[in-house]
Amino acid sequence: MIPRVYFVGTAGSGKSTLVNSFKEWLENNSYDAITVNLDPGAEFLPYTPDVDIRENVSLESVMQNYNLGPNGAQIVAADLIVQEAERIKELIDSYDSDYTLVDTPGQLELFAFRGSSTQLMTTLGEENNALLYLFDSILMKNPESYISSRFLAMSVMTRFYVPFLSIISKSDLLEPKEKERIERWDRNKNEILSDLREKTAEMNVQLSEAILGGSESLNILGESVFSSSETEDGLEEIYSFLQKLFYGSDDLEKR
Ligand SMILES: Nc1nc2c(ncn2[C@@H]2O[C@H](COP(=O)(O)OP(=O)(O)OP(=O)(O)O)[C@@H](O)[C@H]2O)c(=O)[nH]1
Ligand SMILES: [Mg+2]
Repeated sequence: MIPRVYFVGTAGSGKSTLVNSFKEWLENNSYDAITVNLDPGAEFLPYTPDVDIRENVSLESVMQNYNLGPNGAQIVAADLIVQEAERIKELIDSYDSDYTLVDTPGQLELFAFRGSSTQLMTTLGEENNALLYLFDSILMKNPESYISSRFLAMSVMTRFYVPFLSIISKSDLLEPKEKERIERWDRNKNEILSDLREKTAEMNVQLSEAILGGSESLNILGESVFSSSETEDGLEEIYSFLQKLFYGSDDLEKR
């Protein structure tokens, strides 16, 4: 079964751009990949998807047919996509490539917290899946939003039992000092708790400690890869993670 790599993250975290730049990176290194768009509301995509959910379910038509606004329509669309799952699977399976890169909708909570996406993933195939979770670097710069972002990622993880890589996207937008600070926070939760203590009430610090403690003791989120679709930083590390996971080696030789 060809590996399927799901790109998941908050709205605007850079999922679609990374799908495009990672596909290009793979192709420049003699691998091939197909792209799948699962966002029925995508207006612009930086790549031309090989499989595109908008051909079956478009947000525009759901809004019109069900008389809904964009958020309600996203929920209905997510359920309609499940009905198309078998067809999408057939289309994906008709390609022979090294990787299938799957772009997911911007409304993370729709993909992460509704049963429709786990159902969809099950139909597309339960084996050979990986999830790349994009943390928007802008949200990782200050201690409060760093904690909320980690918490959100952990709650997403409770829904998907698949190998997971934490990615801090758009790393070109971080100053070297900001990047070092995030690395320091990632390494040791006491570092972030002491930075947080300077800014917020003790009760919030204690809650954050409990959240981070769970993440640390279970090593849920692992180490983060900093990536940039602008500079291609981190793309080789993403590739190494996937290659080891699916093909048992991280060298650049074709399987
Ligand atoms: N500087 C910089 N900008 C980026 C990078 N990746 C994405 N962007 C920009 O961030 C914005 C959002 O990128 P998208 O790829 O559309 O993000 P997304 O997660 O697919 O967004 P939704 O699907 O709407 O949730 C766009 O303006 C991109 O050009 C990056 O690595 N560096
Ligand atoms: Mg997108």
